[in-house]
Amino acid sequence: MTIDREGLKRQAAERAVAEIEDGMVVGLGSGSTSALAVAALGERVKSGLRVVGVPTSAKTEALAHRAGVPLTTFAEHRVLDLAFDGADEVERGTLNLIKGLGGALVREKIVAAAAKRLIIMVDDSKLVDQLGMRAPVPVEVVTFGWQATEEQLRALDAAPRLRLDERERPFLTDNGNYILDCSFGPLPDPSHLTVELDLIPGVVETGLFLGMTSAVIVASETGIEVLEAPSR
Ligand code: A5P
Repeated sequence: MTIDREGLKRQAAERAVAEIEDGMVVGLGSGSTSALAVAALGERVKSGLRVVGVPTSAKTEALAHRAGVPLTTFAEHRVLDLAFDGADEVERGTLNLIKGLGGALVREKIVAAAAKRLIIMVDDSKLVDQLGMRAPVPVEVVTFGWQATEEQLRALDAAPRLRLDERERPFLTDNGNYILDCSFGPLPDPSHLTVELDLIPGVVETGLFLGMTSAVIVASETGIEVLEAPSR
Protein backbone atom coordinates (compact mmCIF):
# COMPACT_ATOMS: atom_id res chain seq x y z
CA MET A 1 0.00 0.00 0.00
CA THR A 2 1.33 3.47 -0.87
CA ILE A 3 1.80 5.95 1.94
CA ASP A 4 -0.33 9.11 1.82
CA ARG A 5 2.54 11.61 2.28
CA GLU A 6 0.23 14.57 1.63
CA GLY A 7 -2.09 13.36 4.41
CA LEU A 8 0.85 12.99 6.81
CA LYS A 9 2.08 16.50 6.00
CA ARG A 10 -1.42 17.84 6.65
CA GLN A 11 -1.54 16.13 10.07
CA ALA A 12 1.84 17.59 11.03
CA ALA A 13 0.78 21.03 9.79
CA GLU A 14 -2.49 20.99 11.74
CA ARG A 15 -0.68 19.88 14.91
CA ALA A 16 1.78 22.79 14.58
CA VAL A 17 -0.98 25.33 13.97
CA ALA A 18 -2.77 24.08 17.11
CA GLU A 19 0.16 25.54 19.12
CA ILE A 20 -0.52 29.08 17.90
CA GLU A 21 -2.16 31.30 20.51
CA ASP A 22 -4.16 34.50 20.32
CA GLY A 23 -2.02 37.61 19.83
CA MET A 24 1.06 35.80 18.53
CA VAL A 25 3.44 37.05 15.86
CA VAL A 26 4.11 33.99 13.71
CA GLY A 27 6.82 33.16 11.17
CA LEU A 28 5.26 31.46 8.17
CA GLY A 29 7.52 28.86 6.55
CA SER A 30 7.78 27.87 2.89
CA GLY A 31 7.23 24.64 0.99
CA SER A 32 4.32 22.23 0.64
CA THR A 33 3.93 21.44 4.36
CA SER A 34 4.02 25.10 5.31
CA ALA A 35 1.41 25.81 2.63
CA LEU A 36 -0.93 23.38 4.41
CA ALA A 37 -0.15 25.08 7.74
CA VAL A 38 -0.89 28.54 6.30
CA ALA A 39 -4.25 27.23 5.06
CA ALA A 40 -5.00 25.74 8.49
CA LEU A 41 -4.00 29.00 10.18
CA GLY A 42 -6.33 30.86 7.82
CA GLU A 43 -9.20 28.67 9.05
CA ARG A 44 -8.37 29.55 12.66
CA VAL A 45 -8.22 33.26 11.77
CA LYS A 46 -11.70 32.97 10.22
CA SER A 47 -12.86 31.51 13.55
CA GLY A 48 -11.57 34.55 15.44
CA LEU A 49 -7.89 33.90 16.22
CA ARG A 50 -5.91 37.16 16.14
CA VAL A 51 -2.39 36.71 14.80
CA VAL A 52 -0.01 38.40 12.39
CA GLY A 53 2.44 36.50 10.20
CA VAL A 54 5.87 37.14 8.69
CA PRO A 55 6.16 35.16 5.43
CA THR A 56 9.45 33.52 4.44
CA SER A 57 8.86 33.77 0.67
CA ALA A 58 6.82 35.57 -1.95
CA LYS A 59 4.91 32.33 -2.48
CA THR A 60 3.96 32.07 1.19
CA GLU A 61 3.02 35.75 1.21
CA ALA A 62 0.55 35.10 -1.64
CA LEU A 63 -0.82 31.99 0.12
CA ALA A 64 -1.31 33.93 3.36
CA HIS A 65 -3.21 36.69 1.54
CA ARG A 66 -5.45 34.08 -0.02
CA ALA A 67 -6.01 32.30 3.30
CA GLY A 68 -6.81 35.57 5.08
CA VAL A 69 -3.80 35.55 7.43
CA PRO A 70 -2.84 39.17 8.23
CA LEU A 71 0.82 39.94 7.57
CA THR A 72 3.44 42.11 9.21
CA THR A 73 7.14 42.83 8.73
CA PHE A 74 10.32 43.06 10.79
CA ALA A 75 9.83 46.84 10.78
CA GLU A 76 6.96 46.29 13.25
CA HIS A 77 8.14 43.11 15.01
CA ARG A 78 11.78 42.21 15.53
CA VAL A 79 11.01 39.17 17.66
CA LEU A 80 8.49 36.51 16.65
CA ASP A 81 6.65 34.33 19.17
CA LEU A 82 6.78 31.21 17.05
CA ALA A 83 7.73 30.12 13.55
CA PHE A 84 6.61 26.98 11.73
CA ASP A 85 8.38 25.49 8.74
CA GLY A 86 9.09 22.27 6.88
CA ALA A 87 12.50 20.67 6.38
CA ASP A 88 14.29 18.47 3.89
CA GLU A 89 16.20 16.50 6.52
CA VAL A 90 15.95 16.30 10.30
CA GLU A 91 18.82 14.65 12.16
CA ARG A 92 17.59 12.34 14.91
CA GLY A 93 18.82 13.44 18.35
CA THR A 94 20.23 16.88 17.52
CA LEU A 95 17.20 18.01 15.47
CA ASN A 96 19.62 19.86 13.18
CA LEU A 97 18.17 20.46 9.73
CA ILE A 98 18.84 20.76 6.05
CA LYS A 99 16.43 23.22 4.46
CA GLY A 100 16.13 25.13 1.23
CA LEU A 101 15.17 22.63 -1.45
CA GLY A 102 12.28 25.06 -2.00
CA GLY A 103 14.74 27.92 -2.39
CA ALA A 104 13.65 30.08 0.56
CA LEU A 105 16.52 29.30 2.94
CA VAL A 106 17.78 32.85 3.59
CA ARG A 107 14.44 34.27 4.70
CA GLU A 108 13.60 31.02 6.49
CA LYS A 109 16.80 31.27 8.52
CA ILE A 110 16.27 34.94 9.38
CA VAL A 111 12.73 34.16 10.55
CA ALA A 112 13.85 31.04 12.46
CA ALA A 113 16.57 33.01 14.25
CA ALA A 114 14.11 35.74 15.24
CA ALA A 115 11.54 33.29 16.63
CA LYS A 116 11.36 32.31 20.30
CA ARG A 117 10.23 28.86 19.19
CA LEU A 118 10.85 27.10 15.86
CA ILE A 119 8.48 24.23 15.14
CA ILE A 120 9.38 21.94 12.26
CA MET A 121 6.70 19.82 10.56
CA VAL A 122 7.70 16.70 8.64
CA ASP A 123 6.56 13.25 7.68
CA ASP A 124 8.82 10.47 8.90
CA SER A 125 10.62 10.14 5.53
CA LYS A 126 12.62 13.28 6.45
CA LEU A 127 14.27 11.77 9.55
CA VAL A 128 17.93 10.77 9.07
CA ASP A 129 20.70 9.47 11.32
CA GLN A 130 23.15 11.99 9.90
CA LEU A 131 22.57 15.17 7.88
CA GLY A 132 23.49 14.86 4.21
CA MET A 133 22.29 11.27 3.83
CA ARG A 134 19.41 12.14 1.50
CA ALA A 135 19.52 15.81 0.59
CA PRO A 136 22.18 18.13 -0.80
CA VAL A 137 23.03 21.26 1.18
CA PRO A 138 21.59 24.27 -0.70
CA VAL A 139 23.99 27.22 -0.68
CA GLU A 140 22.64 30.62 -1.78
CA VAL A 141 25.28 32.68 -3.60
CA VAL A 142 25.31 36.13 -5.19
CA THR A 143 25.15 36.00 -8.98
CA PHE A 144 28.30 38.09 -9.45
CA GLY A 145 31.24 35.74 -9.85
CA TRP A 146 29.19 32.69 -8.94
CA GLN A 147 31.59 30.54 -10.97
CA ALA A 148 34.44 31.59 -8.65
CA THR A 149 32.30 30.80 -5.61
CA GLU A 150 31.48 27.43 -7.17
CA GLU A 151 35.20 26.73 -7.60
CA GLN A 152 35.81 27.33 -3.89
CA LEU A 153 32.94 25.02 -3.03
CA ARG A 154 34.38 22.38 -5.34
CA ALA A 155 37.62 22.60 -3.36
CA LEU A 156 35.59 21.52 -0.28
CA ASP A 157 34.41 18.41 -2.18
CA ALA A 158 30.91 19.84 -2.37
CA ALA A 159 30.15 18.63 -5.93
CA PRO A 160 28.18 21.88 -6.44
CA ARG A 161 25.42 22.06 -9.06
CA LEU A 162 23.78 25.28 -10.14
CA ARG A 163 20.05 24.91 -9.50
CA LEU A 164 17.89 25.40 -12.61
CA ASP A 165 14.22 26.28 -12.89
CA GLU A 166 11.62 24.34 -14.86
CA ARG A 167 12.75 26.14 -18.05
CA GLU A 168 16.37 25.10 -17.48
CA ARG A 169 17.45 28.66 -16.60
CA PRO A 170 19.32 29.40 -13.37
CA PHE A 171 16.82 29.39 -10.50
CA LEU A 172 16.58 32.88 -8.95
CA THR A 173 15.71 33.19 -5.27
CA ASP A 174 13.38 35.87 -3.89
CA ASN A 175 16.59 37.75 -3.05
CA GLY A 176 17.80 37.69 -6.66
CA ASN A 177 20.56 35.14 -5.98
CA TYR A 178 21.50 31.71 -7.31
CA ILE A 179 21.57 28.41 -5.44
CA LEU A 180 24.37 25.86 -5.65
CA ASP A 181 23.21 22.47 -4.39
CA CYS A 182 26.18 20.83 -2.69
CA SER A 183 26.36 17.05 -2.31
CA PHE A 184 28.86 16.38 0.45
CA GLY A 185 27.38 13.07 1.50
CA PRO A 186 26.86 12.32 5.22
CA LEU A 187 28.08 15.18 7.43
CA PRO A 188 29.76 14.08 10.66
CA ASP A 189 30.66 17.69 11.59
CA PRO A 190 28.13 20.16 10.12
CA SER A 191 29.23 22.95 12.51
CA HIS A 192 32.74 22.92 11.08
CA LEU A 193 31.36 22.81 7.54
CA THR A 194 29.13 25.83 8.26
CA VAL A 195 32.18 27.84 9.29
CA GLU A 196 34.06 26.81 6.14
CA LEU A 197 31.12 27.67 3.88
CA ASP A 198 30.49 31.03 5.54
CA LEU A 199 34.11 32.02 4.88
CA ILE A 200 33.71 31.72 1.09
CA PRO A 201 33.17 35.11 -0.59
CA GLY A 202 29.85 35.16 -2.42
CA VAL A 203 28.11 32.72 -0.08
CA VAL A 204 25.01 34.41 1.31
CA GLU A 205 23.66 31.59 3.47
CA THR A 206 23.52 27.83 3.69
CA GLY A 207 20.66 25.41 4.25
CA LEU A 208 22.28 24.01 7.40
CA PHE A 209 20.06 25.02 10.33
CA LEU A 210 22.02 24.02 13.41
CA GLY A 211 20.79 24.39 16.98
CA MET A 212 17.72 26.35 15.88
CA THR A 213 14.91 23.81 16.23
CA SER A 214 12.69 23.85 19.31
CA ALA A 215 10.52 20.89 18.37
CA VAL A 216 9.80 18.62 15.41
CA ILE A 217 6.33 17.31 14.72
CA VAL A 218 6.73 14.00 12.90
CA ALA A 219 3.71 12.45 11.22
CA SER A 220 3.88 8.78 10.33
CA GLU A 221 1.39 6.03 9.62
CA THR A 222 1.40 5.18 13.33
CA GLY A 223 0.50 8.73 14.40
CA ILE A 224 2.09 12.00 15.48
CA GLU A 225 5.26 12.18 17.54
CA VAL A 226 6.68 15.43 18.93
CA LEU A 227 10.47 15.48 19.30
CA GLU A 228 11.70 18.18 21.68
CA ALA A 229 15.16 19.67 21.15
CA PRO A 230 17.93 18.63 23.53
CA SER A 231 18.69 21.33 26.11
CA ARG A 232 21.58 23.51 24.96
C1 A5P B 1 11.91 25.76 1.47
O1 A5P B 1 13.00 26.53 1.09
C2 A5P B 1 12.36 24.58 2.23
O2 A5P B 1 13.25 24.83 3.26
C3 A5P B 1 11.18 23.77 2.74
O3 A5P B 1 10.83 24.09 4.04
C4 A5P B 1 11.57 22.35 2.66
O4 A5P B 1 12.05 22.15 1.34
C5 A5P B 1 10.43 21.40 2.96
O5 A5P B 1 9.48 21.45 1.95
P1 A5P B 1 8.24 20.49 1.91
O6 A5P B 1 7.38 20.86 3.06
O7 A5P B 1 7.61 20.81 0.59
O8 A5P B 1 8.74 19.09 1.98
